[in-house]
Amino acid sequence: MARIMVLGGDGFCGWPTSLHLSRRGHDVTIVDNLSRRRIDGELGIESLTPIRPIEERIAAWEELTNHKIGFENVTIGKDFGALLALIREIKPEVIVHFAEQRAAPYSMKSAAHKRYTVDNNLNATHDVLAAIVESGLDIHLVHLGTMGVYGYGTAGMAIPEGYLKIKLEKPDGTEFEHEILYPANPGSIYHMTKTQDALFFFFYNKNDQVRITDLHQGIVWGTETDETAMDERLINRFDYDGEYGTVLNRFLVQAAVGHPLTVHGTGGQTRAFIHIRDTARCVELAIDNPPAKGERVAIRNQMTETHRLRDLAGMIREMTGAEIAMVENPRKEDPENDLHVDNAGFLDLGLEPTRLATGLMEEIAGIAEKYAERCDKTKIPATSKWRNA
Ligand code: USQ
Repeated sequence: MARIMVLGGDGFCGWPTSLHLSRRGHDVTIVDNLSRRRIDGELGIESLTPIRPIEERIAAWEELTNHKIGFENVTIGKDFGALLALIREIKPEVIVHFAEQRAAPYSMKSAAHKRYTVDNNLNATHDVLAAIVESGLDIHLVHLGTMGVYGYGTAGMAIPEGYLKIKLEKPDGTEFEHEILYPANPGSIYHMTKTQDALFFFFYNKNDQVRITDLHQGIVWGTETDETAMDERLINRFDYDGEYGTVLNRFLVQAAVGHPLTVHGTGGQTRAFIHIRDTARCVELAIDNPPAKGERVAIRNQMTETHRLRDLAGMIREMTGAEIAMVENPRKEDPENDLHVDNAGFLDLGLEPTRLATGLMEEIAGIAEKYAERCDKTKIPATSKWRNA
């Protein structure tokens, strides 16, 4: 079993992943500056689910399972000394890095939010890499990236797992084969930071042989994992607001509170999805299958199915009778796209996906309807615009 630091372990993906790894017997320390809770305050919103303070969550976990999880409040990307000291003290075999501002609309809200997202995300990733090298330890870094690094249009071909095979013609007419990082095509400042993370990984892997796995994850839906469902004090956060709420979870809450489903534009956008339970499982599989020393950055597509947004809205209308509202798209994105993704890597390692078709009803009844009275409907509209009016 490994010593694992989970950076950003208080967040939507970080918390359930920390519990999952702890339950498997790993020695987990969460490092988090609680910035996501601070941003809730800034935006005047709260998770639909009643999340507890980190200390209470961790104490409840120990009471229920006898597993201890450590917690350190450090701002990754600002306090390099504290991060390095912690790495030297804990000597982790694995660092899981979720410590980035993850909402595209929040990142596009204003110049200040763009600057915060760039400053936070790029410095966080770079500080982690520099600290790993400075520590002299052989640490496997597992980073949560995004499907959005690729853009979403593929002209029919499946997006490969990170690397694209290309053929070039030499001056003498013979062909030369090469593999390059799939061309970056970010659709927001947030997504752009993840494309730049990939270059940090490329360099530190080449120069210092840091072992790195970059996980390009789709849109997460669902709330609970087996671990967070053990006790209400462990409950995971659920965002439904216009900045942090992601599309499917927003639709579920909208259906539960009688708000029309807010489909942006024509709803012809196709996106990749994954259940939160599978997020935690994929991180575990990535930890169990690290790249060897000297091997290039391992890139895995962490998604299980693709859907067109208007089809998703239609599916929820069928299940709940909700109305659909086609609203003006606040974002700048292709109104229609096809999306095919190669995700053989995790399936080959044994991932058994939670399917939308079977999991959606459980989510509607178990979370969206149960906590519907906590929803502030004034926070539903997406007000962050990609372009000035
Ligand atoms: N959308 C709607 N109605 C809504 C909200 C969103 O139609 O009420 C549309 C958006 O215009 C967009 C799509 O749904 O076309 C996805 O939006 P989203 O907010 O669910 O997801 P996104 O902004 O792409 O970001 C989320 C996570 C991010 C992660 C990314 C994975 O917040 O951290 O990296 O999903 S991916 O989308 O595959 O790049």
